Amino acid sequence: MSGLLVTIEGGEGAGKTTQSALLAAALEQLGCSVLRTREPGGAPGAEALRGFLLGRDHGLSLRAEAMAHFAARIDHVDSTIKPALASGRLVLCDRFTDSTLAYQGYGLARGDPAVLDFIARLTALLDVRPALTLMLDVRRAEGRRRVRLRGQDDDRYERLDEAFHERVAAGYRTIAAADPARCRLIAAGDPVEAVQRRMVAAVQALLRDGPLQEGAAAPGRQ
Ligand code: T5A
Repeated sequence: MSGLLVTIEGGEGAGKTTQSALLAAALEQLGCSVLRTREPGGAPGAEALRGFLLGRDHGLSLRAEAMAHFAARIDHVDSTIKPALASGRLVLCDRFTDSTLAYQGYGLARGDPAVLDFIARLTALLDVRPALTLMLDVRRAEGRRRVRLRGQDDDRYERLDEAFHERVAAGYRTIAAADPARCRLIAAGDPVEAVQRRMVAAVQALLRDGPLQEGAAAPGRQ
């Protein structure tokens, strides 16, 4: 596969959708063929599962909920991501495996090692891996303010308490620290344009230098 998978992660209201659209436009200007997609969803079957996963309480056990996110993900990978990568495109995906680790693993399961290990084993089953993950880091109060201003109905996860969202944010920082070759923490509390410049710089570094090898330092990268 000759394309590149770049994922965008972060808590509620971090600006993933906004930044994904701007980043896709900037990369198209640079001559990249970009496919923008999102999770849960991104393919017809996965979008059907999205309604179930984000609706009112579904009653699944923790591991079953994590697996349901992976069922949607595998449909998305098979139907959308792999064909786009095979034709050399840059796939920009709003949420991917780190969302399951952060929300189900660190948020709902409170970092239970058995659940984290279960999610790691599901992740290892996938045959695609992000070359770069941009993690938008914003204070919870600012993310909540933005979501309220936008004024849509809360989904199942947005309705959970503040402690849950703090665990998700801390989970993302743990994931980023554990995989510095792949993850870039992007300070996302600033105005849209400033965040955008950091996102573009990180992807340009990837296009220029290629993916970092695990364990290597990332001089000059965001
Ligand atoms: N989930 C998902 C799991 O639990 N497990 C999984 O495995 C997966 C894949 C998906 C939910 O599913 C959960 C996580 C989520 O709870 P969703 O509807 O797809 O939910 O929505 P989210 O991904 O959570 O995204 P949000 O809708 O919360 O926000 P975004 O996309 O981060 O933010 P965005 O761009 O929509 O911006 C929000 C508002 O802020 C403004 C925007 O204009 C918008 O109004 N804004 C800014 N304002 C000021 N300064 C900036 N820098 C701004 N950037 C954006």
